[in-house]
Amino acid sequence: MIFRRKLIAVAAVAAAAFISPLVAQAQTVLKAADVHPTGYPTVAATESLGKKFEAGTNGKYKMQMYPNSVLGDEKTMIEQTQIGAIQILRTSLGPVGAVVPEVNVFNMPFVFRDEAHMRAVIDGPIGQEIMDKITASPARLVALSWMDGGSRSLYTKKPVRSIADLKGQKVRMMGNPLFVDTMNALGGNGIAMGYGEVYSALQTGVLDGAENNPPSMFTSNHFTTGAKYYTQTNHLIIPELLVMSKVAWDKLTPPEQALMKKFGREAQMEQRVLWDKSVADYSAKLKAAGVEFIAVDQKPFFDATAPVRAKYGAPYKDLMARIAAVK
Ligand code: GTR
Repeated sequence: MIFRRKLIAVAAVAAAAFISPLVAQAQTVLKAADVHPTGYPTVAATESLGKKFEAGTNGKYKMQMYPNSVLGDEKTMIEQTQIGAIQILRTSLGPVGAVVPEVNVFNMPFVFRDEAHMRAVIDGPIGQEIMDKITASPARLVALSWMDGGSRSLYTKKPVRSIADLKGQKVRMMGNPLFVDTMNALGGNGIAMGYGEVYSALQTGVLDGAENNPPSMFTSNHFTTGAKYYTQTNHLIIPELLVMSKVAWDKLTPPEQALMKKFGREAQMEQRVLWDKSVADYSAKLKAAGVEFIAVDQKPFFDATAPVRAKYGAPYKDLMARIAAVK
């Protein structure tokens, strides 16, 4: 009996020794990337998707997260994802507009009434349509789901209490001509720049300000450069996007692709809960650090950007009308 047990134990060790290197070899690592640090809602929700996908494929895949822009700025990471060097990317839709122009309808200033409107649109058929356009485009990106980036507002070293105060201020915008046009239409001087360069540009005076949501303004430390006036223009409500490289996608079996989509959608909903909490938390932290939140009348900002919506929205008039009709 003892002998048999021993034999089984020896056999199990031998089997493990034989199998484990094979298992280790067979496990494919999916590189996932984000500009934000560990703990940020987008990073946490993407990691959660990775864990579920690993479990759902019995360990065939494992996700390795590269947060904090370690793989470059979003423009670079988009390119890396297109060629298959990054497999999963969470990015703002902003720079995606430079490679898939059809998504720019979501990138336009004041295209959404508020965040609830944006969520209703991305959760519904229009959100799916825009994802389908990304996937069908020649960009070699497969759209998995949306995430929340809240509303972007201005932060500057000199307070902006009305649109006139913005005149001539050099404000960093994301890399997409639409955003530079938006800032210029507001009277500022829009400067396109990668997220990771903004901190030193603010410090050295290359920039007078930038624009983002409170969690990004805090975690990027931009508020420590003297840009401590946060003017609540809410001029851009841009959804975030989770994409997979088409190169990696094509290697998944159809059931694995279905799992990836399912967990992507779940990540969308998980991130939203984390997001709401983080906007409240980081707004409080910014205020505690001496940032002044300035409430402004948004109407002059809306009116001034009408030419931008007219220019970039011209090919998408019907779509814009459908977005406006979403309750
Ligand atoms: C953040 C967004 C990032 C990145 C960044 C930026 O709000 O989550 O994806 O786009 O803004 O301004 O570059």
